Amino acid sequence: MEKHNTKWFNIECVPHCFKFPQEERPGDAPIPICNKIPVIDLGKSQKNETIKQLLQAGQEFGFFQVINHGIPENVATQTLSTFEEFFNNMTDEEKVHVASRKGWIFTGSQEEVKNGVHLWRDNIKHPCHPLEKCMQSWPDKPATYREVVGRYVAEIRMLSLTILELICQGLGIESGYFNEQSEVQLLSANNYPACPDPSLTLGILKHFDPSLITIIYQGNVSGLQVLVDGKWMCVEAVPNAFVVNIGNQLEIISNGKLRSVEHRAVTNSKEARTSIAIFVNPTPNSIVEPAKVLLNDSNPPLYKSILYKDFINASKAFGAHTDRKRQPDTDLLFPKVWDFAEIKEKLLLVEAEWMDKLPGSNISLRKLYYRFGRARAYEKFKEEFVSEENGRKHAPSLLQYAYLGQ
Ligand SMILES: O=C(O)CCC(=O)C(=O)O
Repeated sequence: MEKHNTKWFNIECVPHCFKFPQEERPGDAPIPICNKIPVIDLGKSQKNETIKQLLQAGQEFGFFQVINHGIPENVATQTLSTFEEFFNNMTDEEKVHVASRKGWIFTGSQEEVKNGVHLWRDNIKHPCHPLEKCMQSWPDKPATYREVVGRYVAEIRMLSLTILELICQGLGIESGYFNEQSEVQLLSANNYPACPDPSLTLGILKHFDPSLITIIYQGNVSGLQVLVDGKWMCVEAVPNAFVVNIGNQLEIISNGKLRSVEHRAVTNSKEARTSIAIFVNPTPNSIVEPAKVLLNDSNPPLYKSILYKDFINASKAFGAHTDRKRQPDTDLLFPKVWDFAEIKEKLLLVEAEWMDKLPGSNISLRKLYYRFGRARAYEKFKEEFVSEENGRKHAPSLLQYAYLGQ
């Protein structure tokens, strides 16, 4: 019998349950490409120059792209095609069935993400390291899935170790520091079907990655957006490039020298987009803390030591990672360098001051922050909170601010 190939996205208008509230929609205004996010050539012989570029990009944007990385182009393109086949050939009925299989998770458009609003995407996630341990639980359709995705994952593992080692050298941390911190790898492939009205929908809500680093392949279709100075900017689809972003854990280990930055995925009306993200994560029992070598009297730790699993629990980073509501225990995550009672009191004053500028009362700092944009909110925040210790200025990091602002 012929399969009835229903697809949730084959519709002419965006159903109500996919429309995000006004303040969260991408809207109609064109989002510019951010040509400031560096495209770093890893094949260059001047390693010091490469390291400098990586650190600068991690500091300024939390994002960079790499080319001449040594991964054959067909490894990435074949993997992308395999995921396209995976998503295209499966009916919605099959998606629900495979979702319940042990070992890997499928969250389709069925998933309610926030206040009843759904993401405009299908997604598959599964562990991908060590390969021999986890491959057995991967999908076996298309027939080449395990072989093609396995080769891709092995290449990305090498690339992630190379990048982490360069970052180690740049920060002045001992070689191999990230070995234990990078023992878990999770693959997450997204398929965003063409959408009748992309201004109303989101592929992924804005979020930080709870990883050490994340490596994304987006083929030739852009849709990844990053907050740069409080404005959404598009990450250009550069041929045969991988997008790398700094996750929360690397921000902590680098004691705030590298930044984890919010990003989101939008849809487009012309064509479907597929992206593959590999999250490089510490093991659950690894201690994540500012690297000791980076600390001294004038560089006190800005973050507490924490077990990775406690960070995940406290930040509700998984499970709720598509839902922006993360309300970690700030005392657990951050050190006493900042007196959070005092900061919260000051935040209330900032909030009161801004409230005057907006119609309507009862507006939270979080709403102000969305209204005014991150950059202005942070500027204001810094004015209030920068303190001088041993002649060095400190401000809570954006990560800390984001948590406080929630
Ligand atoms: O589709 C993309 O480029 C976004 C990937 C991403 O942010 C994620 O999977 O968490």
